[in-house]
Amino acid sequence: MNGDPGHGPAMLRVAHHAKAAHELNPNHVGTMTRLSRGKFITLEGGEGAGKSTLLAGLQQYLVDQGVSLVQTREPGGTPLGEAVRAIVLDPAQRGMCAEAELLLMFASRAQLVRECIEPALAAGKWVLCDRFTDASYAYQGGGRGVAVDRIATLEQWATDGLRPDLTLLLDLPVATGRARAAGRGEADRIEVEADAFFERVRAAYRARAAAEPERFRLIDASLSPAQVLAAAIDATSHLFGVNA
Ligand code: T5A
Repeated sequence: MNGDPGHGPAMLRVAHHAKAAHELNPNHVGTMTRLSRGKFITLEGGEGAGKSTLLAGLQQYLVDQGVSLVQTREPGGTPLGEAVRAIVLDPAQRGMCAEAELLLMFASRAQLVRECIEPALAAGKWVLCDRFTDASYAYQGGGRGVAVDRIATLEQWATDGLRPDLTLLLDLPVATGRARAAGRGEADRIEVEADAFFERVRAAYRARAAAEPERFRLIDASLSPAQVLAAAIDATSHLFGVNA
């Protein structure tokens, strides 16, 4: 979604449903409202998998369900994170080592968790995030070969081990995703990597989904946008009725 105006320079608050919080919250008692923690949904996938396309449809669906929603992205989502994003995607930074890349991703993430995600969840809002820690395991772990235990250590420190309630993994053959992404103009620093890099990224994502089937929903991203959205909506159904 490079250049996508829908992802402005800072966290984007996309929706606040017209209903008052107490209308949506079964824990409301008189003038006292005990806020339920919101749900945290992440979208993952390789280049051109269709995350931005799905985000728009899923956001609309959740708003229609009365969910108060915050949409954000990684790297980015805060002023600091957007500055980091500009650096990590800058083709001029071709000498960036894997360790620096990983630390920059986690710098952006640490800020996003504290400035945006945790406050929103604590306020009962749902958070829809375009990529999160799984991307570091896939790209820096699978793609670059950084040891998984190093990433796990950073995850614990930078995010306090925050994990999504649901992760939608848009799975697509590398060639198909690259062909889609190619239509967008100049490639960023990561998009210019070889096919073998993106094959490792895909394999790492799929391995994580297989290891945590209760959190992940693997979606065939070669389906039409409407079919992908339908699968994503189906995957969110278990999140309602608990804290919605
Ligand atoms: N990164 C990120 C790391 O290395 N480590 C990390 O920890 C993190 C958080 C971020 C980059 O940073 C890396 C990963 C990335 O390289 P990004 O913008 O989040 O960059 O990721 P991109 O993969 O570059 O996002 P894209 O914009 O390429 O892909 P999307 O959003 O998945 O795809 P989208 O929706 O823009 O669609 C691409 C094209 O395909 C079409 C669309 O119309 C569009 O033209 N399309 C479809 N066509 C047919 N059928 C469908 N179902 C379609 N869905 C979309």
